[in-house]
Amino acid sequence: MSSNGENCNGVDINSQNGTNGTNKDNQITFDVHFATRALHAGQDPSQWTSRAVVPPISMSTTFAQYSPGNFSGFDYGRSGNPTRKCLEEAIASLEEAQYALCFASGLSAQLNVTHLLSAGDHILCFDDVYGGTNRYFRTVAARLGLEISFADARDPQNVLKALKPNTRLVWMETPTNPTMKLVDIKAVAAIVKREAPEAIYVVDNTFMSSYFQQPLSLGADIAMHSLTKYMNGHADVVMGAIATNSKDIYDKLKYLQNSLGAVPSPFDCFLVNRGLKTLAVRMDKHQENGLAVARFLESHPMVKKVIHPGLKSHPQHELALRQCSGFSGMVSAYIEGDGETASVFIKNLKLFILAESLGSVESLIEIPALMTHQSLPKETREMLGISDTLIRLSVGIEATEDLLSDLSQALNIAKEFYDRKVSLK
Ligand code: P1T
Repeated sequence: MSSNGENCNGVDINSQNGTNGTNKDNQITFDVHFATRALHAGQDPSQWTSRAVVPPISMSTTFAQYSPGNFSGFDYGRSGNPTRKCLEEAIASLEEAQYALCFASGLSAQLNVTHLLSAGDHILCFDDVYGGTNRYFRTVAARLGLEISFADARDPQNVLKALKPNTRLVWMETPTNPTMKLVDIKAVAAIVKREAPEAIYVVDNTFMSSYFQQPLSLGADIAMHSLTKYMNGHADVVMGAIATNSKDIYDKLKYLQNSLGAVPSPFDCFLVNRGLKTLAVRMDKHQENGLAVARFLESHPMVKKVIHPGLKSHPQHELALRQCSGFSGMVSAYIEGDGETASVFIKNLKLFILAESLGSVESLIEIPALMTHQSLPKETREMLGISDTLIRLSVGIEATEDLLSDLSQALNIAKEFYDRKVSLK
């Protein structure tokens, strides 16, 4: 399996370059690998008079102007901030994009993109996405006069059938949260470009991070992230981002970023900037542990089915190998028995923490039907396979053996519980 550590795609490390009065005296002029860009893109010390190696947290909400209307590139903290700018440059470089913008959360990135539309426009969304993504489109955007529909995008033909003359946004997530279905990013791009050329095609890249999947290179107009997850990686920031190569989309979203005002704090930008520096090494370890956990669960009698795109048993394994350069630490599985048995299993884990969210260095576990996807209508959850026995693991970077031991002891307790329950019937 390849990893992005070997990719060196000739990306300008200084993309989104040179604006806001930066004076870069050591521009990297040769092609560098992903892990190097994660450390250096947007971080050039010469942009600071102090020549700080680590981008300072620039807390000032306002910036002194040379004369009225004549300023350094920054005038007001909502419109632009030096620490945020470093982060946006880093994200643009990692997504191999010309531009990136950060927002106060993943959902506010979605909100800003949705504001590119007008009443009467149609949004087509994958039917299996993060519960909050679905909730925003279905219960909030729909009240603004936007038309929303959902389709099973595993088959690109379903996307084709669901497009309408007024479709202006196609929103995909791959792999999906939580049932790890994949979208053929390239095939859907071809359909959208041909049949709905006015539509903006977004791929939520949260589950893979920029390290393992590059939606723009496969034809998406926007790669979107909940930076809250792998990109930051330390479960201490809520933030979102978009990356794009379209100047038109960037200009409009930059305007909305300022006009809607859902911007992240400078301190949070500093933290995500720091998180990105270790993205490559973290993702390699998430991948190793995720696959080890998936294989272990697949061999256990208390586990009915494991869903991980890196397993041969995943129905879209071939597509995963084609469009991703590796896999994150996300694993979903159906526990044998009933919802109560799944709860007994989870409650007896010592290392996996029962919590929403994903992508942090600590291992987390949850029951989507009761937690992250509880806002979906029951019939939608049933249709998508989000049952009470479906568990979602975000496998962290602990020692692999410790994670397997933890799962093993908790599954044994769950087995005893379930055997007793069945024998009492
Ligand atoms: O939480 P926020 O930063 O606003 O991001 C929303 C979001 C968008 N896209 C995907 C694929 C996501 O998983 C999320 C957030 N997800 C969780 C909180 C969760 O536990 O699944």
